Amino acid sequence: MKIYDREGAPNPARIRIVLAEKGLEDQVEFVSVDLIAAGQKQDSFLAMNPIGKIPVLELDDGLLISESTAITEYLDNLDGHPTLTGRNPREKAVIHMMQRRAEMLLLEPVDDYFHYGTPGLGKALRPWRMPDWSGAKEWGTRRGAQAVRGMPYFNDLLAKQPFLAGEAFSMADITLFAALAFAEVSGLPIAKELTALAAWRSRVSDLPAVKNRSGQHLLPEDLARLSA
Ligand SMILES: N[C@@H](CCC(=O)N[C@@H](CS)C(=O)NCC(=O)O)C(=O)O
Repeated sequence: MKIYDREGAPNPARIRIVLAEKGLEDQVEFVSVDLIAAGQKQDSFLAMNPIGKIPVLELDDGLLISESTAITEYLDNLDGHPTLTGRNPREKAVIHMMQRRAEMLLLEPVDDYFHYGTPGLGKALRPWRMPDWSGAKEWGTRRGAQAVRGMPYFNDLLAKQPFLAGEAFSMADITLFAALAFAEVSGLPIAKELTALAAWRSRVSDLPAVKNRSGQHLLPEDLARLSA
């Protein structure tokens, strides 16, 4: 298997955590995509994923799977013992619902904040984003505020149960974890009063599959290129 990704980036980090949790890391070849040079928007990449985003999983028979949830489903079910995406209809439904909430209430607004409210990944990407860049910063800033407003929901839930979908660590927790790391590096840390959310994050970051895989968002070399 090959995974097209970029070390440190938040959605790729989701899959690296899944690979570690499922003991699959040594079966994968990572192919690094240069996001700052807009490698993900070039024709050769768009032929693999028309949405122009990483990660993308390529199986040995050539099948290409994009979207972190779809890749997670595949990897989690490979051994016939899914642990991250649910073992029965009820678990599957709750995990999918909660992971989508983590995307919609946090990961997606943070992504918009990062790309529009801050310098994001730099100028090379602009032609693929908004046709008219005026107003982008204001919209991105509003999306950042939405992300901050989304955090208390998860705090309140995690004050009552150990993980997002209930008693067990799942794909929903991985999405929320990546979203919080992305929020923090983008300048949207967890507010002090959200103690249950902070405690959950600290507990999850200590899980063996998660430790050191949270993603610092950009590799030091990428940060240096952006500030050059
Ligand atoms: N819905 C996608 C989101 C993927 C995504 O946003 N990937 C980011 C990296 S963290 C990306 O490729 N960004 C570059 C861009 O927006 O051009 C998924 O679940 O995998």
